[in-house]
Amino acid sequence: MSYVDEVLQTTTERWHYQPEFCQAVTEVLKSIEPAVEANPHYEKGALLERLVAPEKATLFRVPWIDDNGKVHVNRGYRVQFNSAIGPYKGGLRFHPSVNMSIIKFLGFEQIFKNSLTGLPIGGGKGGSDFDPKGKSDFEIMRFCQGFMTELYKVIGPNSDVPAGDIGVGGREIGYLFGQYKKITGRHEGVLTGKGLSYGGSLARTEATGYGLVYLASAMLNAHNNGLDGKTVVVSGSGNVAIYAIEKAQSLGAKVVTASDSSGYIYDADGIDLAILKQVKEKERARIVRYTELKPTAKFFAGEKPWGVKCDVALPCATQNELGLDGAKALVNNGCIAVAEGANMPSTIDATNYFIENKILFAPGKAANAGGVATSALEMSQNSARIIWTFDQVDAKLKDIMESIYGHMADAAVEYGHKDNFVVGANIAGFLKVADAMMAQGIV
Ligand code: NDP
Ligand code: 2IT
Repeated sequence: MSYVDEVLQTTTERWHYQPEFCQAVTEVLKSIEPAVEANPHYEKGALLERLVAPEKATLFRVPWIDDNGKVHVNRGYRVQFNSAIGPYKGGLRFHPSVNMSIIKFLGFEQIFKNSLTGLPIGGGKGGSDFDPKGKSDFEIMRFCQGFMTELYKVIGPNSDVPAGDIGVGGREIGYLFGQYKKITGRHEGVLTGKGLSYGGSLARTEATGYGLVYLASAMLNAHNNGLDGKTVVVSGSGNVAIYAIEKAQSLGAKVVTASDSSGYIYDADGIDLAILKQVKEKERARIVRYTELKPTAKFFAGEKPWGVKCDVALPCATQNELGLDGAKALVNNGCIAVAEGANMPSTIDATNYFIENKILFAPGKAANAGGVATSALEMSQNSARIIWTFDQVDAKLKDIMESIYGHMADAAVEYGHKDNFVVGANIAGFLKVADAMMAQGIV
């Protein structure tokens, strides 16, 4: 049995009750095999055994009181996965589905994503099974304060810098930052995605969605194609989806769908972004509300948008939202490119199907790296106590996404899998971390 298969077997047996974590480890380890074989010293250093084990995982209790005086208890998590190339960096997710498997899969993916950005950031992830839906602002604030009252013990601007993810946006980062500052007395860059008036970076809000579209464009351009005039299907209607739609439209694409966990909307005229922002950023309403404000659009309850004919698909909601049936529908309808805005939105079957059918497929760890890359730019601005303009940050973001495309495309060619960007992204992300770990000894 090969070294990779051995570690994969031991890991998936040990963590069989953490399916998302096992899925992420399987996808990565399988595709880096040629790079591992080419470096036999990794096995002597038990590199892979160390790579799949978080350096530290913290689980804590978060009690909080709702507006009626009732006491609730949620679980809080922070997994500090790998600090070989920089301080742990990665978002916080507040969603009822959060558990150790979800946080470990996200933290593991984050290691390679952060490496691909070319910036000095390690991998981490955290969150809670708290459900922000339907909660008042005061309830959100009290929960964030309770969460930070434990989290502050394990984070710091040079050790671990969290940010947002599903259910954690500007409002939550503000409350978390306020509590960190109250406890520690320090105004420092311990979180990213902060408000612009207290240390946030211009363009961080837009960065993941914009970066996704920059990468998708680079991938299409390299294949003598482009986004102009293309029909695009997007899932999700949160931070990533909204700014992916904005940038895709500005490059001449027509985006016809958006979704949330209740279903999707189809707008044949192209999504009206002002209406979508009104519904999602201001009213925090369900997606069906879009059709009240734009009656010619249609709502499909409980369905996903993959059956809608398109040239390009951008899954921007959550893990495993795009399975084999969705992949087949997209390919049958003539889709030529898929770029993942979400983390691991495609199942392994769907991913393999795209690759077998020569779809240009950009995996999340490359395609959505613009968010964390811009977080790293926020850290730089905080450390230097300077503020770059929107255009300066946006230009750096575009450069980073284009260079990620170049690195993953080159690695794919070098290891004999031209245009297989799963292999390319995983190997390019992995090698830098692996070499840093080997250089730092057995720690
Ligand atoms: P938001 O909370 O802003 O939006 C999440 C969107 O996804 C909502 O439309 C939500 O619908 C939908 N969604 C979430 N869970 C489910 C589910 N179980 N089934 C169906 N729909 C669901 O989060 P973001 O936009 O920030 O994150 C979206 C994805 O992008 C996630 O995978 C995240 O990890 C990834 N990502 C985010 C980055 C960032 O900078 N924010 C950076 C890189 C990746 P509903 O409201 O109904 O739950
Ligand atoms: O999945 C991700 O890369 C994020 N949620 C963003 C992390 C960050 O630190 O900005």
